[in-house]
Amino acid sequence: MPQAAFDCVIRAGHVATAVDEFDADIGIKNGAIAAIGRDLSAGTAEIDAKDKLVLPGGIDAHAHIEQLSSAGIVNADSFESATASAAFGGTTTVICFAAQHRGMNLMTVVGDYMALAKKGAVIDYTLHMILTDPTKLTLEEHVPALVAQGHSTLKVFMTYDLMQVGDEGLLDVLLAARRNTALVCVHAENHGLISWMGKKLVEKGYTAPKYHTVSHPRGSEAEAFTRLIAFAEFIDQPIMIFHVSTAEGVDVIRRARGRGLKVFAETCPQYLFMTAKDLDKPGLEGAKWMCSPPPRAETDQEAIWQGLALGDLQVVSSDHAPYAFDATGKLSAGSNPNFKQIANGLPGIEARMPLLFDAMVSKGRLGLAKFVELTATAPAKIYNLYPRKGSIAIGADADVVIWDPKRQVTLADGMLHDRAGYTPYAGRTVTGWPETVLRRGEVIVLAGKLAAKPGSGVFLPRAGGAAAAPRNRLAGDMDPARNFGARLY
Ligand code: DUC
Ligand code: ZN
Ligand code: ZN
Repeated sequence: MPQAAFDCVIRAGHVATAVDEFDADIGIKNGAIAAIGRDLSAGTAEIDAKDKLVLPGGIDAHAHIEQLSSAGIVNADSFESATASAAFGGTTTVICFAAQHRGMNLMTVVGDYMALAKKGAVIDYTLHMILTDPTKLTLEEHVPALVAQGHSTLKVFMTYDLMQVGDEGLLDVLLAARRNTALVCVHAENHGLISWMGKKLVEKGYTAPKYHTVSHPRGSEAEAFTRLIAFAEFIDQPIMIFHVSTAEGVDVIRRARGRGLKVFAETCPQYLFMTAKDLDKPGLEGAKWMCSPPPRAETDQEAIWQGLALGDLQVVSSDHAPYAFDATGKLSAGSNPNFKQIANGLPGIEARMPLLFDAMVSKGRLGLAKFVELTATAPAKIYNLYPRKGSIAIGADADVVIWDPKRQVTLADGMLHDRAGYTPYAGRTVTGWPETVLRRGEVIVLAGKLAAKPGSGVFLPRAGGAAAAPRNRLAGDMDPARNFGARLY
């Protein structure tokens, strides 16, 4: 018998990329897309995609998996459960974190998370390295060694008592990133404002989860963005601003990009589909909706959609950070915690793509191509995974999701596959669902069942790429031609 030209053909679907849509068959060979056309010859396996949408697998560029928090608790998910949940939601690549805490050796930290991912991941993965202890050893020896191994994003916090690096630490990290062509991702909120408000509210007895939203004043975001952008411009270093939540934050980013700065920005479903009012629940229930920054108002949602439409924000990630509503997670400080003692974070790795598909494709906001761009192509490009990941193109990994655009699903606690045990979107009905998921040509989700072994996801080493490359516009004080010859890089 002659050998089939393809290992698998996805036949007669409606294919979409970030720029085009067309009816086509997709031929897959050795895990990659080998042909896109009409009436392709038979594959060893055939998948009928008639009346279905055939889209690139999602890339979730911000997920906390099996991560130790500064309070000493670990997210509810293992790599196995989080990446299985991602796959069920149409995501085939995840960027998660290797989290250094103060006093920890970054090389050891990255090695530990790599081992966990290698053992458990069912989708492909790559890491952001969280730096909370930017010592000389970390910045001058470990960061260069790790960037050379393919870990090319650094993440820092401007708030959280035990995580924030302070202004000087931030400048040190930006400089180290520039030297190594790494992108710097930042959790940017004003630490003093949040810390002061938190203490004031608790002192006066406002301890319920809803006061968490009040303790992160909206202005803390725009202030931190402004300071961060000033520092990044001063060092001439590209940045990614994580989880934008306010209209004022979007404005700051728009102005910076308007001046040509390499400022990238992300938002998350919680800032598009939730508001602060979601935390206003009896007792401690509101803790299930607690994340930082907190969800804001409808006007912020509109401003963020507009930011996405105009390209000021390029990526929508989940910021998946699941904690069960029990003593292992949200209630780890006892049964009567104040909001400052409750872990921040929401499950979202599985709901991200269906929620966005429903809003953007089914309800028509920004459309199919933009959905593909925000959830797959743009993160692939910014994080230098493109063209291997992020599109339907010849030569790309065959990470393909077949969506039923008509299927309606009502989200409910316990129906998703992460281990939080609840979804903040319970009761919401979405139209459109990822039915069949292929990762490097292998069917890993079919008919509601997972068909991938733990550890079958692979590490994706990345250099910094175009997004991380500096503009080479030196600030006067950093430029030896203008600072009396001082060489500071
Ligand atoms: N905020 C973060 O900064 N990280 C994880 C979860 C959250 O809510
Ligand atoms: Zn954050
Ligand atoms: Zn996060």
